[in-house]
Amino acid sequence: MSVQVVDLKVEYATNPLGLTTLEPRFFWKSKSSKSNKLQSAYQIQVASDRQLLLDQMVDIWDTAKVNSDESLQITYQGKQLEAEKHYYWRVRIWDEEGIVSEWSEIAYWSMGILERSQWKAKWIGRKPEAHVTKETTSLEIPPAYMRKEFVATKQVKRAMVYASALGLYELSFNGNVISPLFAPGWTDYHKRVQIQAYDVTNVIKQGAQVFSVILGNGWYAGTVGFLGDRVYGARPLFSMQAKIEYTDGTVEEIRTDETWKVTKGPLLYSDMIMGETYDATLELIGYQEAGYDDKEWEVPDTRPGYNALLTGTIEPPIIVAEQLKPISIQKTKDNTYIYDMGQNMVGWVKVAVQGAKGTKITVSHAEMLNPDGSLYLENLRKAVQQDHYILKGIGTEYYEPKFTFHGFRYVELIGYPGEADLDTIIGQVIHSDIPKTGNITTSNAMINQLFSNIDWGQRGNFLSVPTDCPQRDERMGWTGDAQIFARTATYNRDVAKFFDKFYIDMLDCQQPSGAFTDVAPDAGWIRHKMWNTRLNWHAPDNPGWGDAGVIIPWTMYLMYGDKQVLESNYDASVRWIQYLHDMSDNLIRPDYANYEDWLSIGSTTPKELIATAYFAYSTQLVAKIAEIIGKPDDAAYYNQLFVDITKAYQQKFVDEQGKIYGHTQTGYVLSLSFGLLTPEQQKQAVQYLVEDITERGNKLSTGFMGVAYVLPVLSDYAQDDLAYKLLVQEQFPSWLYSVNHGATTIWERWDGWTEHNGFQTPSMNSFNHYAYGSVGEWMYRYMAGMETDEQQSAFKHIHIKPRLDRTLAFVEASYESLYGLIRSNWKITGDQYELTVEIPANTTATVHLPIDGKLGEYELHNLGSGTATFIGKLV
Ligand code: RAM
Repeated sequence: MSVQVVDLKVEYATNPLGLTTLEPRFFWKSKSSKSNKLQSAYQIQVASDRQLLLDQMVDIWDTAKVNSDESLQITYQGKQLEAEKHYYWRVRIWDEEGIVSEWSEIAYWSMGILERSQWKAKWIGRKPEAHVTKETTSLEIPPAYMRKEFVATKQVKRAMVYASALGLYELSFNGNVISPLFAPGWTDYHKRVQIQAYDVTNVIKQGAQVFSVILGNGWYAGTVGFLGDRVYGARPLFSMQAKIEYTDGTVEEIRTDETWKVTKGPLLYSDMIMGETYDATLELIGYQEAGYDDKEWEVPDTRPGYNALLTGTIEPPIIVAEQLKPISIQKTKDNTYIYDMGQNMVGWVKVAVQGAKGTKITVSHAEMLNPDGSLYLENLRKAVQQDHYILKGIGTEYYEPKFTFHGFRYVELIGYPGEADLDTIIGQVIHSDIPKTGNITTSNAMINQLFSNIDWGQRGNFLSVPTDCPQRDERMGWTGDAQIFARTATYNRDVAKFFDKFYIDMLDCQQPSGAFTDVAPDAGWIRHKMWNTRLNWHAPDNPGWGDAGVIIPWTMYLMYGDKQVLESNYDASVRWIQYLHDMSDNLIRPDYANYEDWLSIGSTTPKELIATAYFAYSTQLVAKIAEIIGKPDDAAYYNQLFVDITKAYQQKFVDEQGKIYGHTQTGYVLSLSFGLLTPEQQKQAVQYLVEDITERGNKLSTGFMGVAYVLPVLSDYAQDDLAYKLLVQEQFPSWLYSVNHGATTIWERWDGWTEHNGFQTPSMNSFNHYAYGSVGEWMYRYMAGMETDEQQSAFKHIHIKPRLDRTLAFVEASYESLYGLIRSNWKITGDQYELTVEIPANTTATVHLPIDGKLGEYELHNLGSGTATFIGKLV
């Protein structure tokens, strides 16, 4: 068989459970050992049972043969899907010659709870202890332990569990943890709560069973950023319902209600920002097993319902993705141990310890060391990256925290009984499950380290939402950071589900005025005296921040062909543009409420210029989006508005010599990249930009808003040479400056630490912040030259246009697109280049290569799926 259909996905996931969309989307890949393989038609079959498919008794949806080359984003159009049902599906395709493939393997998905009335479980928590008042901090509200026993009387056909919390929960069934880390994830809990679905058919046994839960405050009731605690609510609550179908057709439901039992346990507190204390002497031995005596436990506090929207989980689960062994250990004069994990990472360490009952050990975490070798804790602000464990004194005890995480490279073990060594701790690297899709290796080891730092910056901060940093009391979903890094993020890792959730977070906190906020989810509530008062400091219309509400959905269209996001986000985008329009003066945006070109170095780009540039950019994107989703009148309107803004922009900000107001790199690159200049002004802008960079000794001066555009603009205007000079610059400020000084992640500031000044101000100095890592976008799109086509997005048609340059002897890059693997490898030997390209079945590519060996001009080669090598001369 020449083509095989593989990797079936629904809503970007393999066999997802508990979906609540009634129109799930299908995806598959075609695999072939032959070149030039294209799909000409497909057939999808959906049935309510696996066997029905095999028996050709398709009862839910049969598309029959559909003439189409689409293998992504195919929307379900069969019978109405029903709550809590499993659906099985398979697909086959016809190739370009009309030869039909075998049927794929059977995949499935399940539907979750679709109507509020179907959510019958109560929300349960622990009644506050006597001393708790509104003034009590959440650290005094310990995690609750809950349990419920029941007996499965008959043989089970299927057992499904649906659960969620206001707070964080860890759910175990018969002693096995079945929930992911930090479930249910972070949303604006006032608007939306995600429900997780679990299939426990394989763990359920006949007889007595136990559900047990640990319930923490999390984002809901614990500390969020620097906003304090109890941002969404006073105490956490848990809700769960299980449906057990027996083989005889009967059904039993277990729901959270007054019959559950609750108590407190060994976790004295566990807070996202403030760390944790676990007293093992208080362990509730055996509570996860049937038959445990919970007579002394309390009756839970129950709430019949909760008003927010309960939806199926969109975000990928948070997982322990990797374990890291420390690379060194140092005993200090105070008898503590300082470990180097060799990598700035996010998560925690698991500690093995033996000692007397009641001994307390402390695990402290930091990103950097002070000159004297001690942990550098100053940049944590109010965050406490410390976990404490009190030993029960029985054998070897293992400890790792539950509802907290830290950003660190160095670990100090304090109060450790006995001698610690390299095997005493192991690092648990956690993040949302965003599998690696992109890779780049070059002949330059420092560039490779930079690439690794970019990826680790993403891994450290993609945790339910794209946070800015993982260590200090912040860790919030800053939208500006997310949009500037979005393209890099999508190449590096599969963030389809992750961004599918995040754009909803942004929608949830769009202001009534139409303004998108600068953090999402909205964490703008404050407790205490201002209880229930919206905290207003999150300025709602920061240019480059709020614009994420348009840019991220657009990026999802480019990389994943996701038109559904464009559609469901469209009204919000329109409101955003209208808001910007209303708040402008003759199409020039004001200079208030603005982070400028955040953390730029040695230059200040005027606020109104950045604001107007982003206004134009978002407007143009909305015009494109309108076109794509079939609204030509809107497209014409926004195209005209874009033209009008550019005219106003030119008049206001560009002088007769083509100098742009402020005369900064960011001003030039935004103007060029967003298409705001006349052809003549473009030439002048490129010249000023090049001059500015060269006058600074081939160095940049951009902050968050300009950084991602510098190298792409240089490459777009035939300045690859200068782009490479910036890339490999090692002098301060540059990407490689931090690499040269041992960085293993991207820093928040170019000058987070310098030889001349040491540490920057501890009041804001993160060493794990991905915004400057947005140079990764240039590495994929230009250096390796793997680019999609706006008209045939998601790499259906691929442009391979590598920027060959003798700065590097070779570049090897790959990207696992939704169609399959794309590869672009080039090397230069003497004056000869060799490019090897691979593209997946059901795609085509145009390869752009230098004409007569001259860089900057290209001739085109067309490539069908498969591999091809091109050899040529470089001048
Ligand atoms: C700080 C962080 C964050 C940035 C805001 C404006 O909180 O650097 O990344 O987006 O400022």
